Amino acid sequence: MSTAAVAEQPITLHQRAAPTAATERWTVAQIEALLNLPFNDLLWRAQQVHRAHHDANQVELATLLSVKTGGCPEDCGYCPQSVHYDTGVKAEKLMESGAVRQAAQAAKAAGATRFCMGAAWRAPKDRDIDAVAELVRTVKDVGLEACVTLGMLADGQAERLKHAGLDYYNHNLDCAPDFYGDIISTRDYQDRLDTLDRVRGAGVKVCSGGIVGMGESRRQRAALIAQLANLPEVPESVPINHLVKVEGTPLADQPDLDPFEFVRMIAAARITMPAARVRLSAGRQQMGEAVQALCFLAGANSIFYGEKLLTTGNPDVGADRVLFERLGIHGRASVPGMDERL
Ligand code: SAM
Ligand code: DTB
Ligand code: SF4
Repeated sequence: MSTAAVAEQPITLHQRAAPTAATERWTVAQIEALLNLPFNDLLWRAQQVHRAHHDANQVELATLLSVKTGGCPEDCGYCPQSVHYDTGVKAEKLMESGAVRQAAQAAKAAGATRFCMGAAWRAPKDRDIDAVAELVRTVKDVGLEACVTLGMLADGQAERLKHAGLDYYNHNLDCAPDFYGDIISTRDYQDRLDTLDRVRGAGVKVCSGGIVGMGESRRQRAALIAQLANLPEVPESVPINHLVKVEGTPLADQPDLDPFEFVRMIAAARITMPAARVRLSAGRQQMGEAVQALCFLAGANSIFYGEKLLTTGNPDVGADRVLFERLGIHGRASVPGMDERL
């Protein structure tokens, strides 16, 4: 399809396709054609989709907490928590529920509605699942949506997390299948898809996205979006991370990405996954406010909120409040049905 044809496509063309495994809602070529549009045409398309499905001035605030930091046996080339790289991140034990409760209460008081806990595991053991289930119950008790990201799940583990009240499981595809081998060697793309299947099968909502700026081509960015948008069911949450270059990792010296490429990726995620929360995720601290504003214009409607991501920095809460004020953006007031329970 020509770029002009893509620009004129009705915005609902691909959005009503039945969510079956056999459905290819978007081809890589179609998404690449979106990414190739003149910037203003792409943002116009994205804004139309965004406004048809969401309050254009509302952004979800999700707070992250690393509940088990460092010492991970995987070799993900971007990650400061891998044992393969000397990044200065020390391995720690899983946090206790009392400390998690305090962090969740502080996040709630600051206005967050979702609390996401990350663990630097390749794959949790069953006893780890029991301990994390306790943390999930704690977060739910505080009155926040609970999300965890623990690595690959085995059969039955997602069901146990669901039973504890888990709302979302985050597991990123990270990049295109044909770029994956350049970044990670210790597990396969298919392993990731299998974990997403298990999460979905247990009735837990899926949070899955990737990282931009690792040296991939535009076509490979389109291929990542195609993987996400063509999953049997579209993820409810799509984090788009900008690579945070961490000293000691193989990607520490990766050349800077043109920031407009990042904005284009947000727009493509918005157009292809209209109902999803598209999260402007890692990399905000390095990004500048004008680029963040363009991301919101392109359809991002969620951020990580709080001074820290997992091991690296994030804009402080005060700075985000000022930015929201300047842009007339408001956070989600609360999670429906959650405060009433307290
Ligand atoms: N160990 C689990 C896993 O890999 O599934 C969960 C934690 S892992 C840190 C979660 C995600 O954080 C990764 O999949 C990746 O997308 C993102 N991430 C990690 N390091 C990053 C970096 N330096 N820049 C941007 N995103 C990063
Ligand atoms: C996601 O997509 N990004 C978050 C969360 N899910 C777990 C993690 C970003 C990590 C950035 C590097 C760090 O702070 O260690
Ligand atoms: Fe481990 Fe996750 Fe980091 Fe990969 S991204 S090294 S699996 S903590």
